[in-house]
Amino acid sequence: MKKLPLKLSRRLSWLALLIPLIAALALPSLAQERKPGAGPGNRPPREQKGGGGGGPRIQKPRISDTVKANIYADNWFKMYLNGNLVAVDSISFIPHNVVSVDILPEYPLTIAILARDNADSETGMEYDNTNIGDGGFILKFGDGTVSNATWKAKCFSTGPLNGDTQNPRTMETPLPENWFAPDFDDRAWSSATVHSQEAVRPKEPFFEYDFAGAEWIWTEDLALDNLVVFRVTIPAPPNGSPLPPAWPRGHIDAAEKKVVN
Ligand SMILES: [Ca+2]
Ligand SMILES: [Ca+2]
Repeated sequence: MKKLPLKLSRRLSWLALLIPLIAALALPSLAQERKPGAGPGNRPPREQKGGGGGGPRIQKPRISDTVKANIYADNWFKMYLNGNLVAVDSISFIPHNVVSVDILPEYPLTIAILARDNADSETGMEYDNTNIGDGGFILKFGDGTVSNATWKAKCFSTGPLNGDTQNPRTMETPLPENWFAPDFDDRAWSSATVHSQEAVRPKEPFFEYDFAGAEWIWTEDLALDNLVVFRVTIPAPPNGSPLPPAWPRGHIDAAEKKVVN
């Protein structure tokens, strides 16, 4: 075999040493560029002050920013906060239950409740038209919001008219469109009537939750008014907590199943 000239042989030896060295230095940076999220257009999220997920530098609410909502309806309710459906009683009429959920209030906060007593829509009576049942509603939020006489209440279904159980009839009023919207005009509505706990006679679950300071409300007629809408607008947390920041909430219209923000 023909020998290479000594100079060329030495250069090749140097190259043989240098090539692995260059490769060793270059490969880690190549590998790093392939890491997901490490490219210039997709930087890793920075440390966030808010909750996890989503983009960087945006303060987001944590679960500790929510408040507990305790609600008891005789017999059923659904609740809108600022026009968004946020809670539906999971049990239609019986047994009586407390709905206790986490909510993220924003102020001013318009609460709109549709409450139903257990009543046949044609007779206004319950239990196979053998009984006139009565209603009742109470609510307390962890920020001090409570149901009381400052709320508005309006009946949209009443019966049996005049308490006549022999010839039971009801009177229905169509619900106005957007009765749950913050800008719905309820100025002509009456104030809610406060009823005693003895009159409502809540069942066992009520006593297991915090309703201190809240009052039982309905229209004047606890027995015959069977479909009642309550509305109130709370300007700021009643317990004096600071107004929550204007953080991203990702509002969802639960009734329509579409994003509305
Ligand atoms: Ca009733
Ligand atoms: Ca009832």
